[in-house]
Amino acid sequence: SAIEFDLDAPFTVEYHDSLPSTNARARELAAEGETDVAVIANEQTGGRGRLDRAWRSPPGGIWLSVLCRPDLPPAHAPVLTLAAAVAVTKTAREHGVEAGIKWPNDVLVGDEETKLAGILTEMEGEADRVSWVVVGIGINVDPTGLPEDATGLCAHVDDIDRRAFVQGLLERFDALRADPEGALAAWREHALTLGRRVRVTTGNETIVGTARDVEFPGTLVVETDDGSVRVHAGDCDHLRPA
Ligand code: BT5
Repeated sequence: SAIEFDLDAPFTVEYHDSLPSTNARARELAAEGETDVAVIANEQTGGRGRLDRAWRSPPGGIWLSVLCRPDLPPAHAPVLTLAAAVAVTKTAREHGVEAGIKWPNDVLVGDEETKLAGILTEMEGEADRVSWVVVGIGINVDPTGLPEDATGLCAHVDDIDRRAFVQGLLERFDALRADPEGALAAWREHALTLGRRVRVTTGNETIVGTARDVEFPGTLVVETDDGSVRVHAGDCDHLRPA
């Protein structure tokens, strides 16, 4: 079931049948001084989500990490996560899957808002400039055996050409990473979260309110009873209208 990734992509592609984690491999390449590499695996045996959560990565999925060295301060790197979410969403739509984005980085499908894809961005750098960024993108293809609130491309369309999907995804990500303001505007356009009642959990507090906007580089503005709160990172739940 391995696929050839003979891509005409703006990144050097390194393909593996199986890896513990494409993010871990991309970090190794970063330590070796590489850049603009896309690491792709057919299967991950130790895939990771945010906060070291496990990410189920069975064979046949799209498990991908992009290593790059953008001219950005670390504080602005979240815009690359938004860019990746936009790239996944646009590519999914082009392939007939009506996806949308939940802040900050989940790509969801349908009224049940099941999770099609997640993104994990890691980086290293100085105060004024990142040394490297690894943007890890996991896209479910076959939904069999995934958590109940997950979905896969094959649940929505009959045939998925993973090579074409990855090609489109990398081209879009390449264009968006060079245009942070455009990425932010496109994120707003594809967002499911804006205008919704949300519960956002950050390290030490929970905020409930209405999501009003996303500001550069990816800050969520939540209108609460007491005024506006700006959230830089956290877990977000969409609440059903009361
Ligand atoms: C994410 O974390 O959504 C980021 C996932 C990033 C995965 C990619 S795959 C390529 C690269 N290499 C890696 O090792 N990682 C990246 P988070 O928002 O924390 O969501 C994690 C939670 O989603 C878990 O705690 C589970 O509840 C759930 N989950 C696990 N596997 C899933 C899957 N395949 N599909 C949907 N949900 C899943």
